[in-house]
Amino acid sequence: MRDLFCRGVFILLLMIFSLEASPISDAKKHYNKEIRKGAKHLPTGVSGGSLPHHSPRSSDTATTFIDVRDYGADPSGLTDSTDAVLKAVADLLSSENKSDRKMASNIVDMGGITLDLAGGVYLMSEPLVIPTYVGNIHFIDGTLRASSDFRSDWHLVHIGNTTCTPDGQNSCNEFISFTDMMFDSNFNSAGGAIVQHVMGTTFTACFWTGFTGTALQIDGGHEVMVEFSWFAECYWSDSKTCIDRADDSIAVQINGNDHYLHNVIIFDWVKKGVEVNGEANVLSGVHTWNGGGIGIEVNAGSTRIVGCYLDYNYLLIKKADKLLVTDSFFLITNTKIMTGGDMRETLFKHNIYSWMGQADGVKSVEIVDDGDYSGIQNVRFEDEIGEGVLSTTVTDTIVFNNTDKQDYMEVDFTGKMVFSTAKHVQHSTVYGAGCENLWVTNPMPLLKEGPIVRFPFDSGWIDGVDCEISITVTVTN
Ligand SMILES: *[C@@H]1O[C@H](CO)[C@@H](O)[C@H](O)[C@H]1NC(C)=O
Ligand SMILES: *[C@@H]1O[C@H](CO)[C@@H](O)[C@H](O)[C@H]1NC(C)=O
Ligand SMILES: CC(=O)N[C@H]1CO[C@H](CO)[C@@H](O)[C@@H]1O
Repeated sequence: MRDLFCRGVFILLLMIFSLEASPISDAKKHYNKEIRKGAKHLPTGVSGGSLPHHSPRSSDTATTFIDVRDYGADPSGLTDSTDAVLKAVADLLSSENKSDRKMASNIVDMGGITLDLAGGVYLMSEPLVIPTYVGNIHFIDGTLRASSDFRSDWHLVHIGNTTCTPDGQNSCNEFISFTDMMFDSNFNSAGGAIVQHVMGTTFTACFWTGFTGTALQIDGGHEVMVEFSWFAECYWSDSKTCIDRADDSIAVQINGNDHYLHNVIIFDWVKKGVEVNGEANVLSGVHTWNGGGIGIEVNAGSTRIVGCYLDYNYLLIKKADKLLVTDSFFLITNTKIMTGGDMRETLFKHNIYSWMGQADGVKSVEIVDDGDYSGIQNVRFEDEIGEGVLSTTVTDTIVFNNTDKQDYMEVDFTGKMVFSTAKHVQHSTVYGAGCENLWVTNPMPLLKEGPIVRFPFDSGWIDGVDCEISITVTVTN
């Protein structure tokens, strides 16, 4: 967490520095205008140095800007701009603008061509569709807002197609970026964007609001990255109208593998923050304060939740095969684990549950019993801080004075472990004077009765032997 935080601050400082102190930024507007006017004629190598989107890269893939206002789009957001925006996108993707270069899987390299929304708000009644087999395209600087004519089950932007599976990577678009944009579903569209079978889409510094379904839906593909972005169904100042909205809103739904959410804020009244249904996705620096309910739901394995902040919204784990949850902070909320799913090779480490005196009997890690525990194997909770039991490895020492003449010793871990299982047992035994004829044999974890470990004496109880045995046991589920 400290690492991430420091890096975050460092990047932020760099950004502030380059915005405030770099002479390039003063020239930015002017420079852009030059590019828009005569981009194709700028010689190779002329570039704004540090301007990421606005520099031509090479003569055969000239970077050009299309300004939607040149197509008659209304940047005031008062009149419908659908036709103008779609015409601009059609030009952007026209064969004339295509380069001869190909990206992976025969995807046409559009050379970094950019649709510039020029700081305007554009009312849309149909989605902006990016068809399959194009890549290296960018969208910058403006708001797309759904009009009341927008179909309620559609997204403002539709990228790619799930039917497209050219090869093993199942991706038909590559490197489509959205930067400094607002996706305002305006309570008319389901969400802001649906990304299907795309390798490498980035949403950087984007704001998503007014969605009634899933703001961002990622289906298949790989490495969609969402960073420095905000998702709010409503603004916090709209609590009266929004808090009880009857919808199933989700900020980000990941139905694919290997995607990334990095420094993402999800807030007011989104019913579910992030739903992870694919394998090997990474959530880092995700802060959910969506007003109660589910912050993050994990339904697939190999998810990594690192340095996240669940703020009054719980973490729901339905399947935890190779799950990693580390360095995260839970404020007045907990982790709920369903026992029915497979839970193997999973690690919770260095998480803090801060209850501020409001735990009221709620445990920081709550086991929701929806099936037997047979799938729980090698799940570790280590160095966790919070209310209730937060460990899966417990050590206990008992001193046994066999005055009851039993033929076994027993160590009971009930209430001391996150799970009532003790699959791995280690022990050491110290025999006192008079124990010469008494030895404990291999431990028997009594799982059905709870986390109890029994150590039988090898010869059973021997009458007349009265000695003291100290046994130290470490159990791990
Ligand atoms: C996806 O492909 C199918 C079949 O080719 C087509 O019917 C559909 O319109 C496509 N969807 C989008 C959003 O382009
Ligand atoms: C164990 O029990 C015996 C018999 O009651 C007693 O004499 C002995 O002092 C006990 N030892 C300890 C350590 O309590
Ligand atoms: C920026 C750019 O070069 N746009 C061109 C894309 O292609 C259309 C024709 O289909 C031209 O009109 C645009 O000028």
